[in-house]
Amino acid sequence: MRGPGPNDPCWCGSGKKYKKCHRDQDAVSPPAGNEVRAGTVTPMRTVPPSIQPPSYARTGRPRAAPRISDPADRIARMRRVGRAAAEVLDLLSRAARPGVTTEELDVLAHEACIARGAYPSPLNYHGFPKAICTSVNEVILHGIPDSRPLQDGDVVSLDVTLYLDGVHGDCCGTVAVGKVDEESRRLLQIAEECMMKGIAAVRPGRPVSEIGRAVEAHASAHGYDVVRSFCGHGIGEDFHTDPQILHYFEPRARDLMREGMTFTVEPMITVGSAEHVVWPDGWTAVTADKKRAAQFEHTLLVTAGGAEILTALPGSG
Ligand code: EYF
Ligand code: CO
Repeated sequence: MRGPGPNDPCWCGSGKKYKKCHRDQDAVSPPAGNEVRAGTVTPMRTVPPSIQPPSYARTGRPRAAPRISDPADRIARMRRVGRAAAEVLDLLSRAARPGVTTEELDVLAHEACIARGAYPSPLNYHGFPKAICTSVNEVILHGIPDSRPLQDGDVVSLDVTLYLDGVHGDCCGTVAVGKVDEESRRLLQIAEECMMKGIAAVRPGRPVSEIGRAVEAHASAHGYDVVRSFCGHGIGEDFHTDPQILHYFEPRARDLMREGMTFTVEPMITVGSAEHVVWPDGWTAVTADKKRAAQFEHTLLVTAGGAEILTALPGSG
């Protein structure tokens, strides 16, 4: 693909002219193969007034929500939003084909949320401009949907969160676009297994550090690195709350899991080093070595016997 002209906006989203921003650097090290460059981002879409918005929908700044409901009702609502999020992720996973832009996936997700009576949680969360995060190849997470068409051989993480009946449900999957190389196919397999190993470590009375221990052990046994700078989190009335769920072993993470807790497990796994840099757009986190990353995420409920996966599709496990 031809790069931007000297007076066009830079691909990185800085808002500067290309000639004043990345042109000289690109001349020294041009993008290799299907290395990702930002495309154009369209204006924020609107949500009909009939949809209940979260606290930040207008301002971009989340306010902690009161927790007033009885536990059984809260769990019922978490199950509903989890199921709706899983349906939207499934829809997007099937639509991620060569030639489809991540903007088109965003529109699909935005409409699918509204069709389910839900608000797309990322929209205006801390000012995020879109309904979902789409993270292609070396993008680890928080990629902004834009005009870049997916290419045969890409991998794309689709991070979907819905807000429905006063609670959030969050899930993510990384899918192959067309035919991917063996290294990418294996990355996706091991990353999903890492998430499932973390989920299998969930049990009331155990410290949350057991989740990270299980994820890290599986990744390193297969020669993969785990991203340390981003973690899983409590979720419910608020999109992000305590406890932090690290995906590597940290003995000081002594919070104990308790029955009825809801949180995410969402490891990001890399082929090379897990060190990251953030693009000048302030959102998009990419691997520093430009090698690929994959992420899988579920929202969980801690039960007496372990974990219930709230964002699983019925019949999927
Ligand atoms: C303040 C954001 C804020 N955070 C998390 C906020 O789905 C998510 N996790 O599983 C998720 C999605 C979004 C998100 C969308 C926006 N944010 C991102 C990056 C930087 C930042 O600084
Ligand atoms: Co998510």
